[in-house]
Amino acid sequence: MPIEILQTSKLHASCEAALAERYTVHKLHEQADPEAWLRDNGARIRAHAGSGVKADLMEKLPNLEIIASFGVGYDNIDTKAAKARNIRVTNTPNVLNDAVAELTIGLMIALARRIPQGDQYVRQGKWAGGNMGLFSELTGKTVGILGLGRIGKEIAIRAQAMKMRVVYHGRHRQTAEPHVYYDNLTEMARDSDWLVIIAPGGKGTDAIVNREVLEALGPKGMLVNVARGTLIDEPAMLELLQNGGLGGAALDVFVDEPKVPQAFFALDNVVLSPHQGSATYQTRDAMGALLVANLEAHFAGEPLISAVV
Ligand code: NAP
Ligand code: 8YV
Repeated sequence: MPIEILQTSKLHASCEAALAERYTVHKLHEQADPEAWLRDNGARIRAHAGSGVKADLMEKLPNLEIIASFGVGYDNIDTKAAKARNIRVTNTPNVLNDAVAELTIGLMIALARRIPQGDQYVRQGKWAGGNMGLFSELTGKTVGILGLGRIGKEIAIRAQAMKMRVVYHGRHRQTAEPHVYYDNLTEMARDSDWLVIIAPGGKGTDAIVNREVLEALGPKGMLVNVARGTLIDEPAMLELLQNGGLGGAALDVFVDEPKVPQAFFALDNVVLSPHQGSATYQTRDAMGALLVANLEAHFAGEPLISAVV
């Protein structure tokens, strides 16, 4: 009997090809009437490949055994509901650490030196009217990392190569790490020139970077979010960026992405990025391969490679 699996959105091409080679793949997002399709066929589905599975979809897939998620963050999967139904959940950690860390440093330099704005300055013919101005550099500054995990550690290595001092905040002190630990996020923000957010989304971190933290970072402080939009109080951030209460922000993720509040577009002290942290060919190929390897392990009765549930 072929193993039947479900996709609910388009996946990276090499991942889709590998899935199609091994399984009978159904694409719910291509069905004219997804609800009717689920009613008629849901019971045959043994695996979900992709991201974002809520309890109501699990209910319509009574024989679902595993959710293999494309991405390391799984805040968009109802893991509690999965556990209750004995459904395994896997993600794609580590293979994307370098790509996300590279983009983070890229965003930091872009913001510090206003690289996108400089490009526009030249293209719009403004250079002939005078030089653009002076900005700041990363060298010698302190970067506070919120979430010194797999990706956070790669950011720390690269920040040190930029001659920055690294400090961090998380729920636990990591004794093997040489960097200064803050158990209080506001205090770390007060002592940092840059705050880089790279902790998971979800209930535990909802708006953890609140107005108090943003004000502690202050008028010269620079914020980078490569985690999830939900970690920041977005309206407070916007207001502080507009009135000079916060120095600048480089944002790869947003609360209601791909919708981005229009007010950001008018700000010169902001660099915007469309959730591109892992968006390189080699990393997306590796993420897809890990997703497929988890499914293969599951159906071979072997231990999962990267299980979260
Ligand atoms: P990870 O290895 O699990 O690291 C997460 C870190 O966050 C840990 O150091 C953890 O330390 C800290 N943390 C967790 N909960 C916290 C809380 N409530 N308060 C403070 N710190 C907390 O995760 P990762 O692989 O580095 O990935 C991190 C996140 O990056 C993902 O979950 C995903 O949302 C995001 N991401 C974004 C992109 C993108 O394209 N922009 C790409 C990949 C990943 P403690 O346990 O000590 O608290
Ligand atoms: C996305 C990410 O998952 O891994 C994560 O947590 O945020 C990204 O890698 C990826 O863009 C696929 O949607």
